[in-house]
Amino acid sequence: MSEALDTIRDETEAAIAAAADLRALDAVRVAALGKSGRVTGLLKTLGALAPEERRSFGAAVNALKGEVERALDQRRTALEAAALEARLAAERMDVSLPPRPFPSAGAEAGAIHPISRTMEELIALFGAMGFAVAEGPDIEGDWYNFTALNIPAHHPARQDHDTFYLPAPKSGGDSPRPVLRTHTSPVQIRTMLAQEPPIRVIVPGRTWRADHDATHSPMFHQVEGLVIGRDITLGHLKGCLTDFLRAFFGIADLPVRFRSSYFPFTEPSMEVDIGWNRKTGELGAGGDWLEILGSGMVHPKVLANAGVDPKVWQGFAFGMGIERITMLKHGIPDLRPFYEADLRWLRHYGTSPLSPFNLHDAA
Ligand code: 2NL
Repeated sequence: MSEALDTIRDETEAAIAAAADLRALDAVRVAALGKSGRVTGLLKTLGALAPEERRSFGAAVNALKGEVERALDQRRTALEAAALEARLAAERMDVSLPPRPFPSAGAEAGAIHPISRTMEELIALFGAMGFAVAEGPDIEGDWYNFTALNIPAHHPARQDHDTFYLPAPKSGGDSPRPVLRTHTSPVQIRTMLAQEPPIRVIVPGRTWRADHDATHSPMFHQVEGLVIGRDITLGHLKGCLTDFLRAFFGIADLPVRFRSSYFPFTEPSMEVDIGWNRKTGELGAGGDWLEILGSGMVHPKVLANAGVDPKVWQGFAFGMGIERITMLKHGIPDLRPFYEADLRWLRHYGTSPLSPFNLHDAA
């Protein structure tokens, strides 16, 4: 009898160990402990035994039953853990993968407008040089838009700007009428008034001039930059703008020329030109020069107007048109479609929202 017990124990434990999955293990359980299982069969024989024998053999069969149950439990736990591991491995996903574009979206797929794209690029490129982004209101006071910038009342520059004037507030007395900002410079004035130098900001934004023809829109976009420090020089201006222009247009040896000019808010002032070929329109060392932006050392009067002591601080500023640099970079021939919401144009010149600008690809 004890030989039969040992055989059943050995064979059942071997079968438990060999069970490859939970279904196979359950078959082993049924074969041992089920209604017609081998261990159950032994228990059924107890009634026919003499009392003495029944006690000792009964204890041995019950001990075997307990052993088999524990072995089944252990194996079940191990198989369940293995099944979970296998599922985790099979269903693993890489959350760092970029999203798939929706091929089915087709004509419905959106695109980033080239103006937004250029602003993104400006913020990334100047951001890498330590510039923060500043913003301000479209409706400005006369002082912020003109006077603080050393553009005196009745100066012809105010007419040059073809300013949109708004109605004076009813209680405004004889104070100047508000204007739609003609450049983003008032934001730099506000930045200097609001924070202590050193300052390093760019100001991309919407600007307004009463001017409308094939190459001018009454609403357009500018980016200006301002750097103020104790020892900021023309050398910093030249290095910063040269690096920017070469990175933005993606031409490592793009020729850059600084040409003396005049703005009321900078002294000295410089126009910045880049190399191109006027016959092919291609940017680079083509033998011709193309004016691309204005720049200069911030005029001491402008610093003083904005609460910055010109005996302690100095710096440079620059400004350029966002439409213009976008058209040059992408060979867009006409300004007008920028504002026409023509989906065919946007699909052609827009970029995918799933491919944001990154400095690594640009380098
Ligand atoms: C251009 C020229 C320029 C600035 C903008 C500036 C701003 C402050 C002080 C001094 Cl607060 N300057 N801005 C300086 C030089 C040129 O823009 O042709 N823009 C399209």
